[in-house]
Amino acid sequence: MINSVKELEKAALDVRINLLKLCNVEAIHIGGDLSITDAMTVLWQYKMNYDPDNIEDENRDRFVLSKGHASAVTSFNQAAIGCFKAEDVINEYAKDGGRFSMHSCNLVNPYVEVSTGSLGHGMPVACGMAAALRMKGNKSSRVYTVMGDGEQSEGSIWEAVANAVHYKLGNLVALVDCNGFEADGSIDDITGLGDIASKYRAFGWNTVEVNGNNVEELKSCFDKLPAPDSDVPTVIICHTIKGKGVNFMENNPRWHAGKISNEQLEDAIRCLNDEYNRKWNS
Ligand SMILES: Cc1ncc(C[n+]2csc(CCOP(=O)(O)OP(=O)(O)O)c2C)c(N)n1
Repeated sequence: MINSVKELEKAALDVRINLLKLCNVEAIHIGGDLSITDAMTVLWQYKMNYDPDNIEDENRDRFVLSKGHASAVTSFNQAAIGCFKAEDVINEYAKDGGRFSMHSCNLVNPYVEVSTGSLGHGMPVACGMAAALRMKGNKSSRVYTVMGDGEQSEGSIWEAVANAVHYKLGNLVALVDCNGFEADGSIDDITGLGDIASKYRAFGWNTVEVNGNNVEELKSCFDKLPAPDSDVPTVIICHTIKGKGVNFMENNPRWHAGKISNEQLEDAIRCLNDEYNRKWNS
């Protein structure tokens, strides 16, 4: 587990660099990987109770990637905690017989609790897992799920949102990556969901809003989560920037998914290192 904000920011930088290296080899959903990198890094490398050497532990926290196309950012965080090597992700991604692909699959990768990719499914499954933990008398584990803001237009999400309150699932923690864009353009133009936080509040969720690209804010938000045996589910609305950290990708729907050239890779890594060094090494 990493405790210091500086080290967590370095860990997020490493995840971003790995994402870009992979993006130089295969087309990945780079924009939505980069927007949620900080939250995923704090979750996996600071907050979650998950031991790669004991993945069947009944008391582990569970993770369901509802926006399943962000498999790469999940895999690089899992690599950072020792599930496998980051090079394995880069070498095996999208290869026949490989463990890693555009959507996480638990048939080939045991560190994936649930296969996802069809938007709107992960959240209801996470809700069911949280209910099952309650029925088994588990009072210490949480179920975390990460969704997109475009994904909020799936009706199945809102059935789960209502059920989580009805069944008093305080062990369920949902993150929404509010980067303002989906695949082809801005959320406002395509689905127009308005203020997502107020909708969760109206359903009765404990609703927290953070700058989802600020590691310090994220860390303190995770520190303040209600106990897993409490009664009200929590949603963390993460306000983020799609393509965060790479100047030519930020807020540009062209980079929802794609592959980068060697020159773009160099440019992007320089951009990320400069930002980190300006903050911590100047
Ligand atoms: C049910 C379903 N419909 C369509 C898609 C294709 N698709 C993949 S990513 C995406 C956009 C998702 O937008 P958002 O949830 O905002 O994700 P982010 O911008 O964070 O990547 C779409 C439509 C899908 N995976 N599943």
